Amino acid sequence: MKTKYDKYGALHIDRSGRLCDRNGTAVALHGYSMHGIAWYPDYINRDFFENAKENWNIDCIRLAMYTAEPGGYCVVDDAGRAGLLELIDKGVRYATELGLYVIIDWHILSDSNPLIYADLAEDFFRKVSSKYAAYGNVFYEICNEPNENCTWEDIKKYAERIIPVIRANDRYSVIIVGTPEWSQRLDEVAESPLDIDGNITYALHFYANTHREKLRKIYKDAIDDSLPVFVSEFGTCSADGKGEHDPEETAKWLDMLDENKTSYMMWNISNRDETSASFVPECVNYTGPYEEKDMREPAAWYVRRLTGKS
Ligand code: IDC
Repeated sequence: MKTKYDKYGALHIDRSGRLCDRNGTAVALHGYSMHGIAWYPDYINRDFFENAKENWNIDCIRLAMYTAEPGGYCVVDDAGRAGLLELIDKGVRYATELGLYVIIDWHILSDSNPLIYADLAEDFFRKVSSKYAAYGNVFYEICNEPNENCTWEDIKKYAERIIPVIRANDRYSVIIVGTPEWSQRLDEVAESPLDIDGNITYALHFYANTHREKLRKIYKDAIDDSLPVFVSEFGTCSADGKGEHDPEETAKWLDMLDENKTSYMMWNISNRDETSASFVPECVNYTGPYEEKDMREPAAWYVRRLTGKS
């Protein structure tokens, strides 16, 4: 099956904030975020990626690598870090072989301010950007969700340190920058966007059973301001990844994102016992294909939507 990557190739952010191909055609990517790769490495296999592409119509996979949670990049030893880099390498390789886009996500969460582990981040992004510089399908997400005591000024300081490290190796890839308050405050970004690089986009994350009109207004204002926006994570449930699946509110979000050609990735590929997980706990199939009974309703709903069956 021909993929968006086969068709559009390397993408960039244009002057009006849209993700575009080299001819200026706006392109929106739709995909799934893996759960923490340290916890669910079994899904990083070629068959899984191929099934997601063929049966779910997914054109992008996000490789979420926690930094501070147990098993995270900044809290394990050198051997652990080598193992995580190896997993990322597999993920990037399978995505590339299959013509998928892939996001390397520095998944900060309990380490609420990316400046905390900026030294390790710098070293990590130097390594991955030198490896994947020539690929054209790789996105770098430099800080998943800054939160609590982290200001937009802190994030800017961090981004101004990490982006040049990536650019020294890779001049063209799109870089996704997290935003304050768990990647929601595009309004703060719009007041003072980064001015060191044109090829960046800003993360907006929503969980439809928690974040509704108020956040959609922030999104719409950002789009009207031509701020580049990329939904690198969303859920159909509550912000803790649990709670009720809310298809009506999620559809409002996705319709709006579709209208504006904004990309989105759903959270999460795993069989963890939580609403946002793609598979029920009893499903220990790590390659697919999957049947309806393997899938939780949010994932089944999303796949129906992506494949035009809803
Ligand atoms: C959640 C996972 C859950 C895990 C928890 C802490 O779903 O299994 O125990 O993290 O590591 C986010 C974060 C994402 C969260 C998710 C749901 O980016 O890491 O995953 N969420 O809480 N932002 C908003 C929601």
